[in-house]
Amino acid sequence: MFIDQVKVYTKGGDGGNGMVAFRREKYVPKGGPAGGDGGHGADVIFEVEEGLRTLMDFRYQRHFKAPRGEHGMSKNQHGRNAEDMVVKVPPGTVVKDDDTGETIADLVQHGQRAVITKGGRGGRGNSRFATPANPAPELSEKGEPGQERYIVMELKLLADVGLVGFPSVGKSTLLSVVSAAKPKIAAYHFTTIVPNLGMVETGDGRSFVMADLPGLIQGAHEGVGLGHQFLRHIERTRVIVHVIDMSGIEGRDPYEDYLTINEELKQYNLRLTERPQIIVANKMDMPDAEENLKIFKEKIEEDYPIFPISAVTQQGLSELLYAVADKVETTSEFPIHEEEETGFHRVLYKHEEEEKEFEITRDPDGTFVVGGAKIERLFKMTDFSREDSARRFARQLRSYGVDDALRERGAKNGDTIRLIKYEFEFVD
Ligand SMILES: Nc1nc2c(ncn2[C@@H]2O[C@H](COP(=O)(O)OP(=O)(O)OP(=O)(O)O)[C@@H](O)[C@H]2O)c(=O)[nH]1
Ligand SMILES: [Mg+2]
Repeated sequence: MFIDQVKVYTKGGDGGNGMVAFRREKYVPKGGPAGGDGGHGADVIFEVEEGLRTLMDFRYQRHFKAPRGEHGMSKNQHGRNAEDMVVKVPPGTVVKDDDTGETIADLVQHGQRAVITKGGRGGRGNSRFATPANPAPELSEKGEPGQERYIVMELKLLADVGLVGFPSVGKSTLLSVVSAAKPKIAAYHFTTIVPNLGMVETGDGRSFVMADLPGLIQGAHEGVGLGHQFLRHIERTRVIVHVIDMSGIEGRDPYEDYLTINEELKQYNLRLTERPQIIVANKMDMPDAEENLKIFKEKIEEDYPIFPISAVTQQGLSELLYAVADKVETTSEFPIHEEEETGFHRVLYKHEEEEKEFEITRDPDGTFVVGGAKIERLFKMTDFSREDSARRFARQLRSYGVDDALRERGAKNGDTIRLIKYEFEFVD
């Protein structure tokens, strides 16, 4: 399988900080709280752009950091939400979390979107914390940090060109001599059981992706043989290269073969027959091939170009490749609607990790280490320069059961507790 792969860092924007402010009114020495909330941080969103073909751009830009939300302001003004960061990716991009290997998104259709990393919510301003007991709190939250992660993007190359034909006509042999692909080649039918892809480069520096498909036989569209399940792979190909065994060595008539395969393509009904076809008359090194080709040309009604070649002796290949490259260039893509036409559709995975409340471990020096995504986030959202905020943090730890859990693990008055880089004293 031909795969382009790249590892990228993405981070959602942090939420804006909430504000501590108070109303200043005439004749009121100290007004009520008036600190606004921070705005949302931006999400990093991937969107499919039909025109893109490779992940090349991501080799140069490997960091995607979405902007943060605006901070809250006085007079209860909400900070502005940041605008999401939309990154264009080619169709066929699969996005996985680098740590867990989990699939985050499978992006197929033009315009399809997936949130890759979420922005943080804005911190609340002090207006939101007013209570009858504390009508003027000096307390606000900092913005929630945006989610961050390393992802692996994989692009399953979609074939520009599909090789179709009966079994053993030499499709795999042809692919093997025009690309670096190493498909299995043998004299028995159905040697190829899964499609092989190869990058073909022409003498003048152009390139396209060619797929070698399992052989088709009569009834393939109804599931006879192996070919039909792989016809799906040529849904997106722009050019069909129809390979015909012109030697007739297996006792079939080349023209009958040609009609049979075209009928199968038509029956499969993915508008496959609307694609331009190029005919390859293969095995021209064999004795009867010239004569058969002459008869074939007399019978054929369509004016598809015909290229006599021998994949084995590598005759006639460069003319063929130039013609294929020309056709790929001048043929636009065939947009398809997978759900409607084939009943096939891909699943979009959403990644929502179960969050543990917290975790307590112990360092060799006896320090208690408190960790866990939820607690760490809470910590980052606390403005420790304000006493009200610090007190709220302590209350929240207690409500999560952190104090009890520490006590259970033997923590005593004066013991050191560490959270991220910061150390506290345990006060019982
Ligand atoms: N004489 C001659 N034999 C060829 C030529 N191309 C392929 N062959 C032979 O034909 C046989 C089948 O070749 P493959 O390339 O495996 O054929 P295929 O079309 O991929 O067959 P399936 O995968 O079974 O559908 C092998 O024995 C090849 O060596 C050619 O140009 N001349
Ligand atoms: Mg093959």
